[in-house]
Amino acid sequence: FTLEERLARYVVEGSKDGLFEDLDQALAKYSPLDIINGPLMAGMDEVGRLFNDNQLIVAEVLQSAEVMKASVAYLEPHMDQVETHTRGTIMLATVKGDVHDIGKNLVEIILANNGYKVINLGIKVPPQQLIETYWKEKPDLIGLSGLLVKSAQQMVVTAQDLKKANINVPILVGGAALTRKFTETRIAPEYDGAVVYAKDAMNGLELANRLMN
Ligand code: B1M
Repeated sequence: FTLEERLARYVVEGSKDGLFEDLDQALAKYSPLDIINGPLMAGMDEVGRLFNDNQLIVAEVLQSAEVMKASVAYLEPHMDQVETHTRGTIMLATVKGDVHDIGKNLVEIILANNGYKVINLGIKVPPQQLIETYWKEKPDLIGLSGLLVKSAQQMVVTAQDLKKANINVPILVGGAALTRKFTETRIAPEYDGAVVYAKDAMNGLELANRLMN
């Protein structure tokens, strides 16, 4: 197997045997984000496919998630850090009913490394908790993540609840079940501020920077 194939296989097999040595090798060739978005994501996509085909059970997918998280933690110190004045504060959450947090945590790392103060509320966050934290911390942006189809609908409800609470700072949304079209046609009309869709964590940073200017 090539290095790239081995990296994807650690994720698919949920095994860390040799992982860190191979990550070191990969770091000599690629940037940390290219390793995550390339071979590690390819492994995760394969896990999603096998899970969908009932060839993997939840416990196995959890082990794959562990490998992904351990890899991201290992790569994080190698990521570019921008020394800058604080660009702004963002409150991040995976929406109510959804436990997927690897993507959200990647967004946290990238924003934090690029001058943002991040308030990460974790997973399964109900609108009321977002509202309470908003009024306590007054973040400049709200970031919502969701991977389930029902999470896209939950984002619509969340936007409605935030609007009712008189909140109108920009909302950044992302996650596998969402699209730009759904964001623009279904979520944005329910909210008074901007609602923008990020296709990945880097795009989330670009959009956050644009929204802060
Ligand atoms: Co789940 N799961 N899962 N799962 N899981 C999916 C999402 C699924 C597509 C798999 C499948 O069937 N093919 C499917 C959803 C189907 C649907 O709704 N249409 C699914 C299902 C069904 C479920 C359960 C219901 C299974 C069950 O219990 N029967 C259950 C749900 C529980 C719940 O939430 N209530 C469940 C549970 C789990 C685990 C706990 C086992 C585990 C999560 C562990 C964890 O996160 N701590 C898990 C995993 C790992 C996956 C897959 C395989 C991988 C997700 C992942 O971490 N990807 C996933 C299949 C897939 O996506 N291919 C699947 C890597 C991560 C870096 O990518 O999060 O997409 P992602 O983030 C990307 C972008 O989306 C974007 O940036 C990142 C890249 O840079 N992004 C943002 C994300 N959030 C953003 C926010 C932003 C900006 C960008 O700004 C705020």
